[in-house]
Amino acid sequence: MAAVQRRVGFLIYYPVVVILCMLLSGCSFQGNGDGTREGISSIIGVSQANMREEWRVALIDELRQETENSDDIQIITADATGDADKQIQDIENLIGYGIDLLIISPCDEKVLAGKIKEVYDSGIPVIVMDRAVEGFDYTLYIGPDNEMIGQQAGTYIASLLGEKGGNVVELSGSQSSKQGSERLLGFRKVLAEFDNIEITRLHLGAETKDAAYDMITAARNVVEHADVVFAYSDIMALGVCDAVRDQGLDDRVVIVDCDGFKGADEGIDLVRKGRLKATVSCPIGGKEAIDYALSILGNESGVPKQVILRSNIITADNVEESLEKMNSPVVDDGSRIKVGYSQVGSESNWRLANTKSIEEAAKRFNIDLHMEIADQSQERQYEAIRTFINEKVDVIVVSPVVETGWDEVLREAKRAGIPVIMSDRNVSVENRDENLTTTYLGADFMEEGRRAMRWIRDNVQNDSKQSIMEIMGNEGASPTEERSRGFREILSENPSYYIEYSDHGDFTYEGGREVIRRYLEENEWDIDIIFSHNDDMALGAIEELKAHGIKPDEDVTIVSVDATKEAFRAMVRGELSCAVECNPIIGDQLMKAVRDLKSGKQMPFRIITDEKIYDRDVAEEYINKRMY
Ligand code: GYE
Repeated sequence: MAAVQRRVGFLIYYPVVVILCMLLSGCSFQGNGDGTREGISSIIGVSQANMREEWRVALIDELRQETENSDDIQIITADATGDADKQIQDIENLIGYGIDLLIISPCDEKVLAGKIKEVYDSGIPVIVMDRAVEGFDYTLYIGPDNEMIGQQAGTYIASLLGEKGGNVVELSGSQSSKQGSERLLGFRKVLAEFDNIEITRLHLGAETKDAAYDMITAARNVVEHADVVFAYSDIMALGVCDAVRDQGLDDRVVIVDCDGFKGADEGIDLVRKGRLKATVSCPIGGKEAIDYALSILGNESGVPKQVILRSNIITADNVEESLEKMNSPVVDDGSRIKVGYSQVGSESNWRLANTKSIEEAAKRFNIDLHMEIADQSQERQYEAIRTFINEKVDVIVVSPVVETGWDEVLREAKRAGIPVIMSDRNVSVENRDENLTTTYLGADFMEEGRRAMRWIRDNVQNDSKQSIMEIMGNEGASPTEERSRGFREILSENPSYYIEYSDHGDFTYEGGREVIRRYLEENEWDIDIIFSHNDDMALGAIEELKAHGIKPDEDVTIVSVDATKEAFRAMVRGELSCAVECNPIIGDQLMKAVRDLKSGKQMPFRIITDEKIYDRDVAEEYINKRMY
């Protein structure tokens, strides 16, 4: 069947399998013409915000291309034409066709959040793309980090201007575009650090080519003194390119944009033609969406909660290589892959479960795993990485004991041509654009900290101010830093709570006991709530409290992170009140990422695991279902 594309106002039909749908309203899905679904295993409904923007058409094309060889998969798309209310109706109609999974790129993430939650709660998996809704009431989010994209553009322009600095004209479109606002936020954050860069802001009524063209033409007196013009989308950048050319300024003013799409007169093409100095690519994610949709429909384990797509700076120097990479076939021949894994240590039950999950997944994914346990020593992790380099492994995976101090050893791996994946914890490097690591797979530690404090706010109330003791993980570790930050973010909104005492327990059972011991050496017990960064320290603290006659849950409410089986047992015993989940069972996701990496797939920037929160009211119900 020729792939004939027909635009029918509401729907664009791709006869991947013949769809005999006559009218959107009131028509039930008739995949085989007789109302049956014979031969069709999955129907994927795609609700696209609009089909005006080229990249949205590109997304639909990617989804189609990824499934055109799968006769048993049905894709039905709906074009909301930019109308949120219509998008809600589109979703209703797609459900009416009996879709098994919904992919949605919301017109307006706030208006659509409720509908997305309703579909998700009804049991239909929902993949949200491009614009993230608040909260986590969906199956998976796939999209770019738009603030990061803006930061990359800002960093590039600052490096272009160098010591001399210069004048930058920044275009901004209608502020209803969330992605535009986020890109501008990142862009401005970076350039605000440079006193030698002057920014002139030109605000367009709309994010369109014509609006950009007219603005640049009208603002010639500004543009002619500019060194760089920045536009955060390809469509606006094209208008800028045309106007700068027509004003005869194209030999003086360079233009930088975001999007980097592959179509004619889009970012990549404009860079190739020398009309754009650089474009920051914003991957579309269609391939990833279908990949994960099939995993979800196949009930496979290891589906993450968020996949943040990687964006790269594309210039004349790397545009051909970038295009080749984007278009290169992804081939996984299933051959054995040698992986060197530098593991933090064996400091906690979480870590033991994490190590076990990785070792078992390695066997399932035909990975030759060489794991070195570092007993929370960064020096031993350096040694392990250098050993892996000497062994010429295919991929190095690191769970870093602390965030900083990795630049040099990661450069050694890069020079050896060995890609590095960060697992569980992340690192902070001096220059992100060195691309010293390929992807980060792990939890959203900030959100875990927020969840802990939200639970306290909602469940631990008292007339007087409540004092909190924070038992922290090892200093400098990303879970320690980020759980603290997330917790304090919500704490700052709730003045009836305050942190009386913070101390490091290094994520170990003994460490938790020591924190309590140190506090009681100097103080009478006067703490209302304990927030522990992990279960082992919470359990150690509980033992020490009981040894001093202080009753957990009666004299003090204890909230922890990890949600291991030991934590569930403590909740059932009534000693622990709440456990925020941090899932260590990431072996499958990690090994899938390793195989994707070796097969040539464009690796996401971040893969965030799916997590929940449990408290003593539900502990009994869940304890026997826990996987760790
Ligand atoms: O919370 C703790 C482990 O890095 C997220 O490290 C992990 C943390 C986890 O020791 O139990």
